[in-house]
Amino acid sequence: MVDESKVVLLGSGFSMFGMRAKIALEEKGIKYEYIEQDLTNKSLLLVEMNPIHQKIPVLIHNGRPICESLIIVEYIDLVWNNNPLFLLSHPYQRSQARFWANFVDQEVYHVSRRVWSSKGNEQEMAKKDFIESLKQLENELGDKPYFGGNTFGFVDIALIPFYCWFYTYETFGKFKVEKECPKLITWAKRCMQRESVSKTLADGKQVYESVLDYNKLILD
Ligand SMILES: N[C@@H](CCC(=O)N[C@@H](CS)C(=O)NCC(=O)O)C(=O)O
Repeated sequence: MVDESKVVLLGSGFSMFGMRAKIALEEKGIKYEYIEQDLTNKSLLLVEMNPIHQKIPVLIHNGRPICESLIIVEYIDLVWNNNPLFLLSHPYQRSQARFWANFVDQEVYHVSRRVWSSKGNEQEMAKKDFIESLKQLENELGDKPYFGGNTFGFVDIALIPFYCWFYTYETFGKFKVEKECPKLITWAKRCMQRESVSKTLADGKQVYESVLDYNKLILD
């Protein structure tokens, strides 16, 4: 049972999807209770709140669950619609923000996993694809401070949690994102100046240690 008067977030470890929801809540200044989930032994609460996917994050508001990180971020923006909004009101700008956030999920996420979970040729290919996807994002960012322009918004929230995983990708893949995409790193450092981001993102080395442990568990 959850207290219906509370906003509750179910999250886990170093999940970039969970971090998106946290950043959105922090940006809007919403008080919430965070409940850490053990994904190797799923709680009844998680299974009840997300019966279809049984994945985190789940936001519980007025006792009802909202699942999928980008949907959660959009929900938070709609319910706590104090300015600045994450999604700009112009239909074209909205469509572009959704396109690039979807690109992060469809391209960046999948290929980034392959950088640390594969070896040899497959890893080389993953590295190439990963850098290519970051370059496409960097190109979209251009000289703007944030993806949507002057204000921190939807695409920034979708992408910035990956920044604390960069050390992992770089260490496994033996490359430096900064060398390939310097403007993207400048953008990430700008985002890190926001309290919502700096207090949410995990330490890169801790993320790396957890991936090493996970890989050992899978490969041993
Ligand atoms: N598309 C989902 C992805 C969520 C996701 O993959 N969550 C992972 C943690 S990073 C999870 O809960 N995994 C548990 C499982 O697959 O059983 C979102 O954006 O929220």
